[in-house]
Amino acid sequence: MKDILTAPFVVEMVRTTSNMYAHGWDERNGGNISLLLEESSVKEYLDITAVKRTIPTGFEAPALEGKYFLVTGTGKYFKNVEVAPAVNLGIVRLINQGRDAELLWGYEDGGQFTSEFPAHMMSHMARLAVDPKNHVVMHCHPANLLAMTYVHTLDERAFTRTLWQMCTECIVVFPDGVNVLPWMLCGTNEIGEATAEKMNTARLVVWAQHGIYGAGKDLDETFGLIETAEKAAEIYMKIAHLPLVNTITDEQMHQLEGRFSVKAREGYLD
Ligand code: 2HA
Ligand code: ZN
Repeated sequence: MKDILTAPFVVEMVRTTSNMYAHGWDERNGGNISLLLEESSVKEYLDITAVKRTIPTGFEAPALEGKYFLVTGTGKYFKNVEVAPAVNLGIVRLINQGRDAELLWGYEDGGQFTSEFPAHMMSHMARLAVDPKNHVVMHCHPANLLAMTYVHTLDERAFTRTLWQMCTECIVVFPDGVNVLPWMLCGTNEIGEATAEKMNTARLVVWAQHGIYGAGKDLDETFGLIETAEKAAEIYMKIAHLPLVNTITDEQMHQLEGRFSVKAREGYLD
Protein backbone atom coordinates (compact mmCIF):
# COMPACT_ATOMS: atom_id res chain seq x y z
CA MET A 1 0.00 0.00 0.00
CA LYS A 2 1.39 3.40 -0.98
CA ASP A 3 1.62 6.36 1.41
CA ILE A 4 -1.59 8.39 1.10
CA LEU A 5 0.30 11.64 1.71
CA THR A 6 2.06 11.05 -1.63
CA ALA A 7 -1.21 10.45 -3.52
CA PRO A 8 -1.54 13.03 -6.32
CA PHE A 9 -5.09 13.87 -5.20
CA VAL A 10 -3.90 14.68 -1.64
CA VAL A 11 -0.83 16.59 -2.86
CA GLU A 12 -2.97 18.61 -5.27
CA MET A 13 -5.60 19.31 -2.59
CA VAL A 14 -2.91 20.55 -0.19
CA ARG A 15 -1.43 22.81 -2.90
CA THR A 16 -4.86 24.16 -3.78
CA THR A 17 -5.97 24.97 -0.23
CA SER A 18 -2.64 26.77 0.45
CA ASN A 19 -2.94 28.70 -2.79
CA MET A 20 -6.53 29.71 -2.06
CA TYR A 21 -5.50 30.86 1.41
CA ALA A 22 -2.64 32.87 -0.12
CA HIS A 23 -5.15 34.56 -2.43
CA GLY A 24 -7.15 35.71 0.59
CA TRP A 25 -10.19 33.74 -0.43
CA ASP A 26 -10.34 31.56 2.69
CA GLU A 27 -9.98 33.52 5.89
CA ARG A 28 -10.21 31.54 9.14
CA ASN A 29 -12.33 28.45 8.40
CA GLY A 30 -13.87 29.98 5.27
CA GLY A 31 -14.26 27.84 2.20
CA ASN A 32 -14.47 24.14 1.44
CA ILE A 33 -13.60 21.72 -1.37
CA SER A 34 -14.77 18.27 -2.37
CA LEU A 35 -12.97 16.13 -4.94
CA LEU A 36 -14.56 12.99 -6.42
CA LEU A 37 -12.05 10.12 -6.41
CA GLU A 38 -11.95 6.92 -8.45
CA GLU A 39 -12.19 3.77 -6.32
CA SER A 40 -9.23 2.31 -8.21
CA SER A 41 -6.96 5.18 -7.15
CA VAL A 42 -8.20 5.16 -3.55
CA LYS A 43 -7.38 1.43 -3.37
CA GLU A 44 -3.73 2.09 -4.13
CA TYR A 45 -3.45 3.97 -0.84
CA LEU A 46 -6.16 2.70 1.51
CA ASP A 47 -7.79 -0.55 2.56
CA ILE A 48 -11.30 0.37 1.43
CA THR A 49 -12.84 -2.23 3.75
CA ALA A 50 -11.37 -0.53 6.83
CA VAL A 51 -14.07 1.95 7.83
CA LYS A 52 -13.04 4.18 10.73
CA ARG A 53 -16.40 5.79 11.44
CA THR A 54 -19.80 6.20 9.83
CA ILE A 55 -21.14 9.76 9.76
CA PRO A 56 -24.79 10.61 8.92
CA THR A 57 -25.09 13.21 6.16
CA GLY A 58 -28.60 14.51 6.84
CA PHE A 59 -29.66 14.24 3.18
CA GLU A 60 -30.14 11.75 0.38
CA ALA A 61 -27.95 11.57 -2.71
CA PRO A 62 -28.80 8.24 -4.38
CA ALA A 63 -26.76 9.00 -7.51
CA LEU A 64 -23.62 9.28 -5.37
CA GLU A 65 -23.99 5.95 -3.54
CA GLY A 66 -20.63 4.14 -3.47
CA LYS A 67 -18.69 7.22 -4.55
CA TYR A 68 -15.53 8.42 -2.81
CA PHE A 69 -14.72 12.05 -1.98
CA LEU A 70 -11.75 13.87 -0.53
CA VAL A 71 -13.32 16.70 1.48
CA THR A 72 -12.06 19.57 3.65
CA GLY A 73 -13.12 19.37 7.30
CA THR A 74 -15.67 21.47 9.15
CA GLY A 75 -14.19 24.32 11.19
CA LYS A 76 -10.76 23.69 9.65
CA TYR A 77 -8.52 26.46 8.34
CA PHE A 78 -7.22 26.23 4.77
CA LYS A 79 -3.91 27.67 5.96
CA ASN A 80 -3.41 24.60 8.17
CA VAL A 81 -4.12 21.87 5.60
CA GLU A 82 -0.50 21.69 4.44
CA VAL A 83 0.73 21.33 8.02
CA ALA A 84 -1.68 18.52 8.98
CA PRO A 85 -3.52 17.02 6.01
CA ALA A 86 -4.83 14.03 7.98
CA VAL A 87 -6.54 16.31 10.52
CA ASN A 88 -7.95 18.88 8.10
CA LEU A 89 -9.01 16.57 5.26
CA GLY A 90 -10.94 13.32 5.07
CA ILE A 91 -11.80 10.63 2.53
CA VAL A 92 -15.37 9.36 2.72
CA ARG A 93 -17.50 6.88 0.78
CA LEU A 94 -21.23 7.54 0.54
CA ILE A 95 -23.49 4.60 1.34
CA ASN A 96 -27.14 3.97 2.12
CA GLN A 97 -28.46 6.24 -0.70
CA GLY A 98 -26.03 8.95 0.44
CA ARG A 99 -27.59 9.14 3.90
CA ASP A 100 -24.32 8.03 5.53
CA ALA A 101 -20.66 8.61 4.83
CA GLU A 102 -17.99 6.05 5.75
CA LEU A 103 -14.74 7.64 6.86
CA LEU A 104 -11.73 5.82 5.40
CA TRP A 105 -9.00 8.34 6.20
CA GLY A 106 -8.50 11.73 7.87
CA TYR A 107 -10.43 13.98 10.30
CA GLU A 108 -8.00 12.50 12.83
CA ASP A 109 -9.07 14.79 15.66
CA GLY A 110 -12.60 13.34 15.55
CA GLY A 111 -13.85 15.96 13.10
CA GLN A 112 -15.98 15.58 10.02
CA PHE A 113 -16.62 17.02 6.57
CA THR A 114 -17.49 20.66 5.88
CA SER A 115 -20.80 22.10 7.08
CA GLU A 116 -21.47 22.78 3.39
CA PHE A 117 -21.45 19.05 2.57
CA PRO A 118 -25.09 19.13 1.34
CA ALA A 119 -24.32 21.93 -1.16
CA HIS A 120 -21.23 20.04 -2.31
CA MET A 121 -22.86 16.65 -2.78
CA MET A 122 -26.02 18.05 -4.40
CA SER A 123 -23.83 20.13 -6.72
CA HIS A 124 -21.79 17.05 -7.65
CA MET A 125 -25.03 15.26 -8.56
CA ALA A 126 -26.12 18.19 -10.72
CA ARG A 127 -22.78 18.65 -12.48
CA LEU A 128 -22.20 14.90 -13.04
CA ALA A 129 -25.54 14.76 -14.83
CA VAL A 130 -24.33 17.52 -17.18
CA ASP A 131 -20.69 16.37 -17.45
CA PRO A 132 -19.48 12.97 -16.15
CA LYS A 133 -15.92 14.34 -16.00
CA ASN A 134 -16.85 16.89 -13.31
CA HIS A 135 -14.88 15.93 -10.19
CA VAL A 136 -14.58 19.14 -8.18
CA VAL A 137 -16.85 21.45 -6.22
CA MET A 138 -15.09 24.42 -4.60
CA HIS A 139 -16.40 27.17 -2.34
CA CYS A 140 -14.61 30.29 -1.11
CA HIS A 141 -15.01 33.97 -0.20
CA PRO A 142 -13.16 36.14 -2.77
CA ALA A 143 -13.40 39.79 -1.71
CA ASN A 144 -14.26 41.43 -5.03
CA LEU A 145 -17.01 39.01 -6.03
CA LEU A 146 -18.50 39.49 -2.58
CA ALA A 147 -18.17 43.26 -2.81
CA MET A 148 -19.90 43.20 -6.17
CA THR A 149 -22.99 41.56 -4.65
CA TYR A 150 -23.48 44.70 -2.53
CA VAL A 151 -23.44 47.20 -5.38
CA HIS A 152 -24.52 45.33 -8.53
CA THR A 153 -27.93 43.94 -9.41
CA LEU A 154 -28.13 40.18 -8.75
CA ASP A 155 -29.91 39.59 -12.06
CA GLU A 156 -27.91 36.69 -13.54
CA ARG A 157 -27.79 37.95 -17.09
CA ALA A 158 -26.71 41.43 -16.00
CA PHE A 159 -24.18 40.07 -13.48
CA THR A 160 -22.69 37.73 -16.09
CA ARG A 161 -22.52 40.41 -18.77
CA THR A 162 -20.74 42.80 -16.42
CA LEU A 163 -18.10 40.17 -15.63
CA TRP A 164 -17.69 39.27 -19.32
CA GLN A 165 -17.12 42.96 -20.09
CA MET A 166 -14.34 43.31 -17.50
CA CYS A 167 -11.69 41.03 -19.13
CA THR A 168 -11.53 39.70 -22.67
CA GLU A 169 -10.92 36.12 -21.53
CA CYS A 170 -14.02 35.90 -19.31
CA ILE A 171 -16.50 34.85 -21.99
CA VAL A 172 -13.99 32.24 -23.15
CA VAL A 173 -13.43 30.83 -19.65
CA PHE A 174 -17.06 30.86 -18.51
CA PRO A 175 -19.34 31.12 -21.56
CA ASP A 176 -22.06 29.45 -19.46
CA GLY A 177 -22.04 32.56 -17.25
CA VAL A 178 -22.50 32.99 -13.54
CA ASN A 179 -25.68 32.12 -11.66
CA VAL A 180 -26.58 33.99 -8.50
CA LEU A 181 -28.44 33.05 -5.34
CA PRO A 182 -29.82 35.75 -3.07
CA TRP A 183 -28.61 35.68 0.53
CA MET A 184 -29.67 32.42 2.14
CA LEU A 185 -28.74 30.67 5.37
CA CYS A 186 -25.59 28.65 4.71
CA GLY A 187 -24.89 25.07 5.80
CA THR A 188 -28.47 23.94 5.15
CA ASN A 189 -30.01 21.42 2.77
CA GLU A 190 -32.11 24.30 1.36
CA ILE A 191 -29.10 26.28 0.14
CA GLY A 192 -27.62 22.98 -1.07
CA GLU A 193 -30.67 22.26 -3.20
CA ALA A 194 -30.79 25.83 -4.50
CA THR A 195 -27.08 25.74 -5.39
CA ALA A 196 -27.42 22.41 -7.18
CA GLU A 197 -30.38 23.75 -9.16
CA LYS A 198 -28.22 26.68 -10.27
CA MET A 199 -25.41 24.25 -11.15
CA ASN A 200 -27.61 22.71 -13.86
CA THR A 201 -26.92 25.70 -16.11
CA ALA A 202 -23.56 27.16 -14.99
CA ARG A 203 -20.33 26.10 -13.29
CA LEU A 204 -20.18 29.24 -11.17
CA VAL A 205 -22.80 30.11 -8.56
CA VAL A 206 -22.44 33.29 -6.51
CA TRP A 207 -23.90 33.32 -3.03
CA ALA A 208 -24.77 36.98 -2.49
CA GLN A 209 -22.99 38.59 0.48
CA HIS A 210 -21.18 35.29 1.13
CA GLY A 211 -18.97 33.89 -1.63
CA ILE A 212 -18.91 31.67 -4.69
CA TYR A 213 -19.19 28.03 -5.75
CA GLY A 214 -17.25 26.68 -8.69
CA ALA A 215 -17.35 23.26 -10.34
CA GLY A 216 -14.95 21.67 -12.79
CA LYS A 217 -13.11 18.59 -13.94
CA ASP A 218 -10.08 19.07 -11.71
CA LEU A 219 -8.76 21.37 -8.99
CA ASP A 220 -6.69 23.49 -11.37
CA GLU A 221 -9.56 24.13 -13.75
CA THR A 222 -12.00 24.97 -10.96
CA PHE A 223 -9.49 27.25 -9.24
CA GLY A 224 -8.88 28.99 -12.58
CA LEU A 225 -12.59 29.48 -13.12
CA ILE A 226 -13.03 31.26 -9.78
CA GLU A 227 -9.75 33.13 -10.29
CA THR A 228 -10.97 34.53 -13.61
CA ALA A 229 -14.36 35.60 -12.26
CA GLU A 230 -12.71 37.18 -9.22
CA LYS A 231 -10.27 39.09 -11.47
CA ALA A 232 -13.21 40.44 -13.46
CA ALA A 233 -14.99 41.46 -10.24
CA GLU A 234 -11.80 43.22 -9.13
CA ILE A 235 -11.75 45.29 -12.32
CA TYR A 236 -15.43 46.07 -11.82
CA MET A 237 -14.84 47.30 -8.28
CA LYS A 238 -11.99 49.50 -9.55
CA ILE A 239 -14.10 51.16 -12.26
CA ALA A 240 -17.72 51.00 -11.07
CA HIS A 241 -17.57 54.49 -9.53
CA LEU A 242 -15.83 56.07 -12.56
CA PRO A 243 -17.34 57.25 -15.84
CA LEU A 244 -17.32 54.34 -18.29
CA VAL A 245 -15.68 55.40 -21.56
CA ASN A 246 -14.99 52.03 -23.24
CA THR A 247 -16.26 48.48 -22.97
CA ILE A 248 -16.14 45.13 -24.77
CA THR A 249 -19.11 45.26 -27.11
CA ASP A 250 -21.47 42.38 -27.88
CA GLU A 251 -20.15 42.42 -31.44
CA GLN A 252 -16.62 41.84 -30.03
CA MET A 253 -17.95 39.07 -27.77
CA HIS A 254 -19.35 37.37 -30.87
CA GLN A 255 -15.87 37.59 -32.43
CA LEU A 256 -14.46 35.86 -29.32
CA GLU A 257 -17.06 33.11 -29.63
CA GLY A 258 -15.87 32.42 -33.16
CA ARG A 259 -12.15 32.70 -32.43
CA PHE A 260 -12.25 30.38 -29.37
CA SER A 261 -15.08 28.06 -30.46
CA VAL A 262 -17.27 28.81 -27.47
CA LYS A 263 -20.98 29.55 -27.34
CA ALA A 264 -22.19 32.21 -24.96
CA ARG A 265 -25.18 31.31 -22.81
CA GLU A 266 -28.34 31.50 -24.89
CA GLY A 267 -29.87 34.98 -24.77
CA TYR A 268 -26.98 36.59 -22.89
CA LEU A 269 -25.55 38.48 -25.89
CA ASP A 270 -27.49 40.86 -28.10
O1 2HA B 1 -16.74 26.43 5.83
O2 2HA B 1 -17.34 28.86 4.09
O3 2HA B 1 -19.95 28.57 4.03
C1 2HA B 1 -17.03 27.74 6.12
C2 2HA B 1 -17.85 28.32 5.03
C3 2HA B 1 -19.29 28.14 5.16
ZN1 ZN C 1 -18.63 30.12 2.95
